[in-house]
Amino acid sequence: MDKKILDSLLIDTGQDRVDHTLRVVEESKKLAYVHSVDIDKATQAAFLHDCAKFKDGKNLLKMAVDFDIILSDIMRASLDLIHAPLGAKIAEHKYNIKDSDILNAIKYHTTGRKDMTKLEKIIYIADYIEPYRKFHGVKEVRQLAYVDLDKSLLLAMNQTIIFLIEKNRLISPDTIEARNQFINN
Ligand code: DGI
Ligand code: FE
Ligand code: FE
Repeated sequence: MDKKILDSLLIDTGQDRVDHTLRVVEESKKLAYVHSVDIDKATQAAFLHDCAKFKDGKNLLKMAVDFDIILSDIMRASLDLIHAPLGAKIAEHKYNIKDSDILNAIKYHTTGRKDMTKLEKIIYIADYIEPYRKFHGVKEVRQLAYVDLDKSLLLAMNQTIIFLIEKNRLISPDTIEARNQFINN
């Protein structure tokens, strides 16, 4: 990924987010290698996964509407979720990414979804386990991620759902559908 993109990410998202992003890139590359996924696609998706996590208070709702993103009620109520689909649009239009695998990995990196591709799983889990993450139970997810990707996603989603319930927040149906599928398989 060239320096121009990194500079632009730094301006939009700030140093801490860029540091996180670079850790997700490293984790994604390792996971892609181990799970036989295109390392270049994983690198590009990881670089841009949080490109819409703006450091200054941009109006994410307005940007989403301007990009014709169809917002569910859950997204309107949980602004945290918007940076993922919005990031996919920005990756496409600002960073000129045309590969739908990469765009979907960015779009679903926060919630997951039913029928996730391996690339989507890798970006989701790399974001969850990058070395600075200190969530309860992250160690187990980290170990599983290199052995059994689906099991690691199930555990990460279980923990995310528990976290959201404890905070009394809405749960995205995409996460529920993804989790149900991992339980059934
Ligand atoms: O952007 P990052 O911080 O690197 O990580 P992320 O894209 O996974 O976003 C994490 C945030 O998203 C965290 O505050 C929890 C929230 N989140 C994840 N799934 C859901 C959710 N929030 C709601 N309301 N519903 C969800 O299903
Ligand atoms: Fe994110
Ligand atoms: Fe992230």
